[in-house]
Parts: sequence; structure tokens; C-alpha cells
Amino acid sequence: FKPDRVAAMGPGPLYLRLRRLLEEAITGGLIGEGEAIPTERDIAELADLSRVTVRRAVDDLVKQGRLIRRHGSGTFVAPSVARVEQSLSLLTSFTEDMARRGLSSRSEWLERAVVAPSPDEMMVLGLSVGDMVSRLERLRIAGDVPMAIERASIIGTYLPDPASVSGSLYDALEERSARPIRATQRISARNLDEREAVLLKVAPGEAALYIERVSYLPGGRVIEFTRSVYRGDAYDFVAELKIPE
Ligand code: 16G
Repeated sequence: FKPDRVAAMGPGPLYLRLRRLLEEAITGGLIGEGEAIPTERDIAELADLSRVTVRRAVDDLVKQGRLIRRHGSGTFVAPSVARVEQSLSLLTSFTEDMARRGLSSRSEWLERAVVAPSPDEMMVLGLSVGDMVSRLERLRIAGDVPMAIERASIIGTYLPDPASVSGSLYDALEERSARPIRATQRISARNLDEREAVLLKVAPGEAALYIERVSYLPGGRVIEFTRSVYRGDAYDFVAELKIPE
């Protein structure tokens, strides 16, 4: 934390440069997972910066989930999340996927309402003017780790009361004999915007997987259109490949 090391992390205000230096120390393994960083007073002294500047840089990293502040004992490098391996050939629900790994899952609701469909929902779900759609947006959490933001749109007639869904959406659909049995999924690369980054507790601009799932009922009718953003540092999607026939 020498002053010239901080200065070399330009451009931008001093707190940003110090933050970059801290990030480099964490990413480079100089300060390992679970290890304490020097106290804010020590960093201020070493780097010849004000305590306010140091606090701001550390606060940012705490907000991003890269550092954890424990009152009375110091500030520590957060453990990185274990990656989850997800098969691309099975139509399963988030709750089932996490349970299979021995992880508990829960959701924080961001939206749960019956609304008039947007043009893309109308197109994908084959709806007409006057039809309704149940929209369920959730932050999906495994253990304590926020994994994904998921925005599901279900044809209104199959799920007229989205507020009644408290746990698994697929369980709720199953109870209504409307659980999908087939789906197509499109995965593309994205960077997290500000809102997503705050919800997923990572830095804005971090890599993410954007996934669109369209799923179908046994009769071939489409029922679900879900758009999700998965943390790039937490997920591996794995597919089994066969030679063409
Ligand atoms: C998965 C699905 C999502 C589905 C949800 C149901 C992906 C990308 N998404 O997260 O489409 O709505 O499971 O989960 O796989 P639940 O039954 O636990 O609510």
C-alpha cells in the first residue's frame, strides 16, 4: 500500500485507485480468502491517504461482497462462491437443482402480479390483446449466496394467482397440472447492470449468463417464458454431446 502503488492505479479519484489496488491484492491471492486486510488506519498510514478515502474504498468492496466486515475483529476477504454445475439436458427447477446439491434455496420477490403482456411476452407465449400474463420476478438464493435474477412469465389462465406461489414455481404449476415437460433454452453472455449487480452482490459490469427459457406443456402449448441472469462466477452449464446420426 505504498503511495506510488496507489498512484499507479489511476485514472480517477484516490479511493478508486486504492480500491483497484485492493482488488488486485485479492484477485492475485496476495490476501487470501478468509484472511484479514490491514486495518483502515494502517492502510491510511502506509498509503499516505486520509481515513475517509480508505473507508470509501473498503466500503465499496464490502458492498460488492468481496470483503466482510466483522465488528470488533476486522475486515476479511470473502470466500469466493463454489461453482454450481448445471446439466443442460434436464428440465428441472431451481429448487430441485439446489436440493440435489444439498443446498437450501429461497427467493426474494421483486415482482409477483397479473399484468397485460409486453409485446415480446405476447409473441413468445402466443397471446392476444386482452390476455393476461402472470409475472414472477425473483432473486434466487442458494444457501446464503444470491445466484440469479429470474423473471418468469406464465400464461395467466394457467396461473391466475401468482401471489399464491411462495416456494417453487414448478411445484405450483404441477399442482395445477400445468408443469412443463419440454423446453428450449438460449444462453448468451452479458455484463451485469447496476441494479443486477447490487442484487447479486457483485461489481457492476461483472460477467453473467443471460438465459431465456421457453417451456411447453405435454400437448405442445407454450406456458413459460423466463428470462434469467446468472452470476458468471457461480455457474457452469454442462451439456452432453453425441455424434450426429
Ligand atoms: C429454473 C428455470 C426457470 C424456472 C425455475 C423454476 C433456468 C435458466 N431457469 O431456474 O425457467 O422457472 O427453474 O424454479 O434454468 P422453482 O420451481 O424452484 O421456482
